[in-house]
Amino acid sequence: TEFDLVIRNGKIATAADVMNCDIGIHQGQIVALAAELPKGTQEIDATDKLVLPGGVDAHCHMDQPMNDGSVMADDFYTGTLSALCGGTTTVIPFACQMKGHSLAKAVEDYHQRATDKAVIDYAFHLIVTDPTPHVLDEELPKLIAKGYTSFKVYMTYDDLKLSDRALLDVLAVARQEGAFVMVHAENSDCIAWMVQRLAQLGKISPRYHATARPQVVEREATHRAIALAELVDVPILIVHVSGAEAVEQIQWAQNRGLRIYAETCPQYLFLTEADLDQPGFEGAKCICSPPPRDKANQQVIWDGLCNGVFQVISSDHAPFRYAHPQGKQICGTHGSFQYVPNGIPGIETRLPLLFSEGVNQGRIDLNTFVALTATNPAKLYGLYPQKGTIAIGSDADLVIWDTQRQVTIANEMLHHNVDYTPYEGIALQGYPEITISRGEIVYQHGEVIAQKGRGKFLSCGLSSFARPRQRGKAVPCP
Ligand code: DUC
Ligand code: ZN
Ligand code: ZN
Ligand code: ZN
Repeated sequence: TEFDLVIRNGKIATAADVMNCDIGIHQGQIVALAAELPKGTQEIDATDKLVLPGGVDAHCHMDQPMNDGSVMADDFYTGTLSALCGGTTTVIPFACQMKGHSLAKAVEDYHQRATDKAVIDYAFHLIVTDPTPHVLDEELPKLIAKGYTSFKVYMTYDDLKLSDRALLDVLAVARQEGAFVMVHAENSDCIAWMVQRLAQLGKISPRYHATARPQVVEREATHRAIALAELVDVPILIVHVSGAEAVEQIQWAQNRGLRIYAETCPQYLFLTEADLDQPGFEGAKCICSPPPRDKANQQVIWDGLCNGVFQVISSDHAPFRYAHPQGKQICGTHGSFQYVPNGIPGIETRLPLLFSEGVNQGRIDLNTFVALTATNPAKLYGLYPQKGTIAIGSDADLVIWDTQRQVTIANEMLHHNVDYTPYEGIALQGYPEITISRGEIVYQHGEVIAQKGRGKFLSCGLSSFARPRQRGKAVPCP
């Protein structure tokens, strides 16, 4: 037959349109969008269901070696499995350079970690921690040409952070090569100083993680990152923006016509710093950086999803178990927040949370939901239109949503390898019912049918968002 799979009578939404028609799939790609398509080898009746592009989670961590003795709970199998059960069909985790080591070697290492395990398609962002002349002049240009076209840089954490000078060097390479830079913007010295003062006062319980990283710390670094990017004339994206003060800086830059993009995450819409203040050490379960803020700041983030400040919502899935020798409770030596690995799990709950509280509650429309969670991340990182939309020629990465289904989030229903979810007990309406990856049903009515290792590595094109404002009129370069 003409079609391997036909999805019939669904309501289809993209970032731009809503349409009622059938989807014809052949050899893993969408080949027809029309009413009353002829019969396929396999058929799905999507009457009264919503059909959306599979989610693209453009910021998540899997099997990333840590320097502090903590160990990530999800490898590329459980991490990608959890993703697909929550309606995500593409992930972009990180390949992190260790200081003193080769970036190219790190990339090889992460390929080993992913290749026989991933169940959905994946690309890599690079994390540049040691921009030596060799890395800047040789490794980065070669890696960019091979499809690693985006990298993250850190302004905090001793083992990851770059000086302003080093940031400029990396930004200049991005400008030269057309790559796209993501920035973790927090002021390292401010945090270290606050942590030390708090420790001297005996204030070491998880709630003080938020005290040590107030918004001014994020605001200052955000502003500085913007200034550095302006000097080099290169676009950047500020990751995991947590509240009003960083938003204000980003809006200020956007209003000046600078190409400053921004990402936020569900934790800044659904958690507050009060979640760090729980009996015993339990607050460690919600320790991430920047920390969650308060209700008023959540509202500013919701507003930013509609008014154009944010282009993308990612999970920032960073899976550490709570009660485990290499997890949050035990790494928090002597009960101090400062040793708790930063980051929370959320790769499976990202889309359901945002669909229920965003689309169903009328905070964002369906097209905006698709744009923020699939289309824009695909565009930002050079995967569009293969990923992130429903169009003829695109990969058949699709999610059929049951918009009526009521679900209360419980860790036991999730597929990650973490012993808790920060979102336990939240009641949702609407949930993925069937996930399709390259035309193959990989998840259906709670059952996973994905073969380990079926996920393919995606080499990314250059981001169309990465273009300088005036190519050619550059900062001095050799
Ligand atoms: N930044 C991230 O992007 N992920 C986890 C921890 C962090 O600080
Ligand atoms: Zn065929
Ligand atoms: Zn970060
Ligand atoms: Zn992250």
